[in-house]
This record gives sequence, structure tokens and C-alpha cells, in this order.
Amino acid sequence: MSTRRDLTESPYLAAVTGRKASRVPVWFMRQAGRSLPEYRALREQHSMLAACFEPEVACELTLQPLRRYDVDAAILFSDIVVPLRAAGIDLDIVPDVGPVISDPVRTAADIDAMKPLDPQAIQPIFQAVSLLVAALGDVPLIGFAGAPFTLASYLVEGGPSRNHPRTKAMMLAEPASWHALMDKLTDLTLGFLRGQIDAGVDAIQVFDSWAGTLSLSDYRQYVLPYSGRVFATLAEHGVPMTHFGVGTAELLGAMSQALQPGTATVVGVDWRTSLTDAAARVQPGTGLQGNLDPVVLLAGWPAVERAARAVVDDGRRAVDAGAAGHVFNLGHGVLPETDPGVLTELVSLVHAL
Ligand code: 1CP
Repeated sequence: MSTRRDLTESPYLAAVTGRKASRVPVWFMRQAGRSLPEYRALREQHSMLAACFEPEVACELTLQPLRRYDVDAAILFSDIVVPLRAAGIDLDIVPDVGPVISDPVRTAADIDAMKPLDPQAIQPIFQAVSLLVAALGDVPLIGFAGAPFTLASYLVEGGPSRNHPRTKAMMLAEPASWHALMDKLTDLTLGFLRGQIDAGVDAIQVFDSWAGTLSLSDYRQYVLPYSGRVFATLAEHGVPMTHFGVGTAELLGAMSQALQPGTATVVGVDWRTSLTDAAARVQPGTGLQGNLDPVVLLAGWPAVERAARAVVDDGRRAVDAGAAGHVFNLGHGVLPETDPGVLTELVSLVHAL
């Protein structure tokens, strides 16, 4: 177990703990990845999963964007399905597709057969965190995991899905199976995050990327108790926690309830909701992260500049309206076709505003 670094001066950590930041902090979801030629070059030698389980490679892929962009945080290079793999589930991360599960989990017997996280198998990810903490200097490292619902969606569907029909069918028609599955995935998420915290990450983000597919009442009944258990259990570590999903306008209040009020908590917002509206929906004392539409980055610099200024202004209004702080980010991940030069300029602009 390592001791956490003292990063009191970090603008990112100031914003997520409700202190005044010296500048608007900025980082990008998927700042590593296919938009970077150096990423594509290194990935030619390692499959996605192999890269995640090789500490030196995961460390290098995490650092690549920091050499280009003056971002205020690094995010561990890994994937939300990595703990599933380390719990013995046969899966692959297929280029241009995403995670594919060989034997999807669909019956009570399938759920019963699910094993806990193998501490040995997951160790390389925590080693990557240790390497990064030593290499990063004064830049904070964000650890992450998938939320139980988004993990369940891949396990039950067997891969990426637009409407998540089998996942919703299990949730609504076989609630006992659903709750058993979510309980196991909550333990898995907790084990993955605890290991990262013990290895020294400075903050965590929980991705419930596909929660926006649910109605508010289904979210409250079938998902919130489990995401809530993740945050409640981790609150004692005192590490700032961000809760993110896409298309979650109607869920923002519930997602902020899942976070533990009174701790350093942030809700990630996509581009469909203004930060000012989000501030009115989340619990008092919650910070906000977001929310430039990643597609705007493909629309040329004048459009990027206009949109970025609007996000920074909206963030200021959100803070005036009670948000605990604002971290500039995209509303979802960097698209592979994004010009890295635009991101370099965007970081400079946000810092200058
Ligand atoms: O730089 C970073 O952001 C760190 C790396 C990172 C993170 C935070 C990766 C690497 N994956 C993730 C999280 C992740 N993985 C999420 C949550 C964030 C989000 O909503 O984007 C999700 C839903 C996944 C699942 C996944 N893995 C997908 C999505 C599939 C779908 O359903 O549409 C994909 C395409 C992957 C593969 C993957 N993970 C990461 C990268 C760089 C890639 C692409 C691999 C490649 O082809 O090079």
C-alpha cells in the first residue's frame, strides 16, 4: 500500500474537492487511444487486452497524451472489462467493435458460476498504477471502473448493444437473477477500485456509460442501490469520486445521490444538458465535469473555440448556481478521427480563459 502524493496545488484536485482552482482544469475521456499515432504504433505490437495486462505498456499508453497535452490529470490506460477478465470470464476487446464475451451470462446458473476477482490476475493493473504514481510528478492520476449496470450490459448482451434488450429483460422479468448479478458485479467493481486506490490513484471515475438507456424509476430500483454501494464503501478512503454516464439528463439527480454527499463528489455530464441545468439537478455540494460535444472537435477551430468558451462560461454559471466546482472535459470520449493538434489548442484555450 503506497501513500498518496501531496498534490495540494493540482487544479484538478482543487476543483473536485470544492476548492478554488488556479485555472479551469481540463482532461479528456479517451485522451489515450487511436487519435494518437504513437498509440497506434505501440498497439501494433500488443492486443488491447495484452496492453492492459502489461504494466510497462499500460504505463506508457497512459503517459503518451501527457507529452502532447498540458492536461490537468492522467487516466489509467485500462478498460472497464479488465476486472471481468481477471475474474475468469472469457472475453476479448475486438478492434472497431469493443468488448465481446464468449459465453454471455443469461441464466441463474451462469450467474452462480461467476467467480470473484482473482487477486493474482489483477495484480498487473495495480503495478501499472504504482509505475505511474512514480512517473507522473505533480499530475494526478485518475483510476476508474465500469459501474455494475454497464458491466452487466456487456455480460448479458455479449457485446456492445444499442437497446440492451436482454439486459432489460433480465432486469424486469427475472429480478432475483438481476439482483444476484448486480451484487457480484458490485463486488468486482469494488475490488478493482480498491486495488487502484491502494496502489496510489488520486481520484476515481465510475463509468456508467449506458445507464442513460434506463427510465429514472428503473434506474432507481435496479441500479442505484448497487452504484450507491460502490461509492458508500469507498467513501472512507477520502479519494474524490466522479460518476459519469451518457444520455443521463433525467438521471443526474439520482446519479448524484448514488455518490456520497459530504465527500468530494463530481457528476460527469454529456453535451445534451447544460452545466447550469445539471447544477440544479444534482445534490448540493456536487461538482460537475464536462461537457463539450466530442463531434464538435471535427468541425474546425472556429466551432471548437466557440463551443469551448460556451462550456467554460456555463461552468462558471453552474458554480455560481451552487456546483462545487467545474472540470472541463468532453461529454464523452475523444473520437479516433480527432486531430490531436486541436486538443493541444483546446487545452491552451481553456487554461487561458
Ligand atoms: O484514455 C482513456 O480514457 C483511458 C482508457 C480507457 C477507458 C477509460 C479505455 C481504453 N476504455 C475505457 C473505459 C471504457 N471501456 C468505457 C467507459 C467509457 C466510455 O463510455 O467510453 C466503455 C463503455 C468501454 C468498453 C469499450 N472498450 C468500448 C465501447 C464499446 C461500445 O459498447 O460501444 C470500446 C471500443 C473498447 C475498447 C477500448 N478501450 C480503450 C481503448 C483505447 C479502446 C479502443 C481499442 C483500440 O481499438 O485501440
